[in-house]
Amino acid sequence: MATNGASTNGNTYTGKPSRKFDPTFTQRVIDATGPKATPRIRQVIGSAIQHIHDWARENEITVDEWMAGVDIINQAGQMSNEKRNEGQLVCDVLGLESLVDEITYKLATDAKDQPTATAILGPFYRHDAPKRAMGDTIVFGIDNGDDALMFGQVTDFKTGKPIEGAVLDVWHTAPNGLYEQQDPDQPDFNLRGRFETGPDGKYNFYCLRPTSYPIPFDGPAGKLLQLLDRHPFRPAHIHFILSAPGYKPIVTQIFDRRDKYITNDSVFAVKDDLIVDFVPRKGDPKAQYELQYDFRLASYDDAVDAKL
Ligand code: MBD
Ligand code: FE
Repeated sequence: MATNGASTNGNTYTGKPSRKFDPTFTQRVIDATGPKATPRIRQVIGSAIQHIHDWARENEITVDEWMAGVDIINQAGQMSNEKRNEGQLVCDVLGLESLVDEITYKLATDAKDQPTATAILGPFYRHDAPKRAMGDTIVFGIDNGDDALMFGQVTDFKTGKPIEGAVLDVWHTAPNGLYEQQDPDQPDFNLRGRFETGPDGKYNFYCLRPTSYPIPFDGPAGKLLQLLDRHPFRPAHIHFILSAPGYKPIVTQIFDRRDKYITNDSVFAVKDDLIVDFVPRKGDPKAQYELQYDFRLASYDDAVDAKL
């Protein structure tokens, strides 16, 4: 990251690194690392120490400012439980989950003809969503949303062949902007489900055309957004994890092109390939909209695994 670069928008820190502090201190801290630390730990934590120290010196962080940061971290921890991951949300508003998603994805495949793009998991995934039959709905007890049929095919991105036994794990929010675990009025595992493809690789299920909503802003993530003069909204999206035997799983989301926040996601997750168009559906009493979306997976042979 450039620390002395020219600022075009007034938001970039342009101060010069200060020379007034002990020039040997940071190296002493890094050198305290012992011989049994793994090479990856030595490198990653050593580098983190260097960057954090440089950041503190360059911005002349005071004890009070540092303690305010520690409070944010502690509050995030205290608020977190199996239904809420505030530490992740703080990272999300700072763009960190989207950045590591980009890095992981770039490392995972260098092919030209890419598999489906990934997007961040976010804090609201739940394991073990109910397995449902193809053509079922994931919508229960909601009558104020737009129903949609989503359908498509899961294929091998190299060969184009359909993938049998691919599991599509899907989740999205209710029209009130809440995932079911945030909302006592929704049934358990509402708006979630797992669908497994047959030999043709095809899938279809009923869901809602999703709506934009604010990420939870009653904690440190919200406080940060407020301090930064930012809004908490995410564009309407549906989350997926695609997995299949022999294939590298992908975590992704699709986004509604017509959403007001499509170019202004509070957690920076939108990618062009993932923007979709819901179209009116005719002659189906169960849905006013439909959406076709095909997923392309890379087999383990074609994927270069990220090495950590
Ligand atoms: C969400 O619904 C979400 O998907 C992410 C990534 C962050 C906060 C709320
Ligand atoms: Fe989400």
